[in-house]
Amino acid sequence: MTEKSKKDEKQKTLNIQDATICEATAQMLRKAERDGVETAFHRAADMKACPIGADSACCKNCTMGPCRLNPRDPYAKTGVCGATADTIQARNFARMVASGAAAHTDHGMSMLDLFREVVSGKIKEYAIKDPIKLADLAVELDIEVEGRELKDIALDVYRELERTYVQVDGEIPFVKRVPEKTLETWRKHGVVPRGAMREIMEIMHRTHMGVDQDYENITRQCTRTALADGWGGSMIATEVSDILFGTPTPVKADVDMGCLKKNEVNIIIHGHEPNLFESMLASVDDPGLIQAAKDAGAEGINLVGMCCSGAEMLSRHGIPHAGNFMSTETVLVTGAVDAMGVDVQCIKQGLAKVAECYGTRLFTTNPRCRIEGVTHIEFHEHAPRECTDAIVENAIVRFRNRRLPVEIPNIRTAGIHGFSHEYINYMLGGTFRGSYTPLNDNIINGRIRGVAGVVGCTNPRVKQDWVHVELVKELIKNDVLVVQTGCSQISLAKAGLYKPEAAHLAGDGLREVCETVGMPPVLGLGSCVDNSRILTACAEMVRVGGLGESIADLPVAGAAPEYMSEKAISIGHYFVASGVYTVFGVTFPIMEGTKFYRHLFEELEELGFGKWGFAKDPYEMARLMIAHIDKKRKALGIDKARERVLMDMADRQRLEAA
Ligand code: BF8
Repeated sequence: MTEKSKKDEKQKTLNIQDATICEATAQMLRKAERDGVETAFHRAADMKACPIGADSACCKNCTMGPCRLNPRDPYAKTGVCGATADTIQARNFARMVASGAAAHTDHGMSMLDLFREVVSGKIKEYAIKDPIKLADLAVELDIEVEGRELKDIALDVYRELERTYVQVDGEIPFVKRVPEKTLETWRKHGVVPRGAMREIMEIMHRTHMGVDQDYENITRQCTRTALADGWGGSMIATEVSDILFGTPTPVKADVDMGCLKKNEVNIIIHGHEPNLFESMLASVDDPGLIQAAKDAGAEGINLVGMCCSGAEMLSRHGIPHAGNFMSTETVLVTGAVDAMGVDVQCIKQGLAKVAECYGTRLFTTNPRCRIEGVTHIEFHEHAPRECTDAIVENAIVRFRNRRLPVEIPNIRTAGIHGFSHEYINYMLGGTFRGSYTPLNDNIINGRIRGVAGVVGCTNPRVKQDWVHVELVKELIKNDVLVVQTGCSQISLAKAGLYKPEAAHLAGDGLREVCETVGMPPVLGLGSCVDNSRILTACAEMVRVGGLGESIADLPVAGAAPEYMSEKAISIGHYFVASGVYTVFGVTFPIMEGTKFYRHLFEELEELGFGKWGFAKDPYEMARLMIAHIDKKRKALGIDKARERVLMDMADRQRLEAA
């Protein structure tokens, strides 16, 4: 036996049944194995996660190390410089927050740049689609609107929002949206963000060798940076994208790989920035390009989304969605994808190899994200169609030259998506009295026990979609209304929970509310930056009244059960900092039992923030979240109301049965 075959033999085989509950992905994994193609699922099976790194027990911030601690005995040693386990973990954690926050805020800044160029008339290919939202936002930011031109209002909005990034001192503009008592807590602890650039710069400085060596002080800067993401960069990305491209309202759309069409030119856009996708939408509607596709023998051009920009377009325009993060390689295994255009974030380098195997034309489009060996067609907002038309033309050529057999899993599920904060307001309160009052009332009377945000990635270290689906089912069964974003939204959509009929899976109280309003028990809010919609909704619940004075008082909880990215850590920390109990799955990148662990999991709550939680098992995760919601109900004195309403319902059911 040669050395190579010995090594091959040692390679762990992937157990597809344990890898995913997504049937389409499983079918494509089987095909990939028949075709001899490797995916991230296979690499994860073959590569054990580094246990030292997983526990954040190492420090490579200088070349006296890298230093390695023993996660089972974290205080037995320090790093060469004397850094303790708590300093090392807090610094590593802070750098994850900085990187995640940088991704969201850089995305938000791109959207704001585009907004400036559009309103100043330098870019004509995009326009303001939601002037009402723009005017509402201006009023919220104390900008005069009466008797003024929309362009002047918009430029003032731009100048005000720009502070979110570049301001060196003071508070970011969206603190105006934060409930007074929550803001008081932030001010008391000195964590109100100044500008995102300053906060991220300061984290990188503080975590440099020999600077901040007090885990509580490092956590404070983590908090300030994460808040600059949630109430800053991410919130701007959401608000400005709505203004430019339209605020989502409920729309029926299909998800899963069955959205691909054998006889059409299939194009996938995967990434995070909606400007690329919006331009592609125009390209695939171009009569000349449609004719070119027909001349190549296709019945038309089929545009499909993936990951977050896909979730955003699903919510905003009802564009079909082929799958979440762990399906981005396997979708290429269908052989049906003629071109895939990617921009930034969550783009696996492994896509290049899989695309090559199946002849899919893969294109990077953003100067921030190039992949070795992949063709780059730069996307310019001043001439966006140059890039997207070129991708379509390449897709048509690939369609004409399709050689390999195409196998598209015959699986697609319809659902209702597009529940923006504004629409929830309207849906519950009606056109003339749009309000969260009915939501608060239903929480107070106990029909709805609380609200949970279930968000985030999929990760090959756990069975794809399974933790998301089981957790959400458990929550709604217990009358917890679930709001979602990102890849988690797609997991549940594939499982059929975005149909209003899924209300039958909810507990009696939640089911009654869903049936009255005609909504599914799970509401999809869009992409990961749209987690800011959840923050806005929480602030509105506090403002409407009856559920306490700060976000920390609300009977709400959050979870990212299959997360994998640093962005997720930043999101988790801004929810914690805002007052929300936030439970993560898969693994938590610090050592249990350390002072830093206790700080994140207990002490932050004692200081008036939320706190972190961790559980791998979805039922345990649900139990923790529900227990927290019940704790908050009790503190608000509304725990008895729920018992009464459930007794009423039981009586009613008994009467109906008699
Ligand atoms: O921002 S949920 S895998 S696609 S990181 Fe990535 Fe995670 Fe998906 Fe979007 Ni969010």
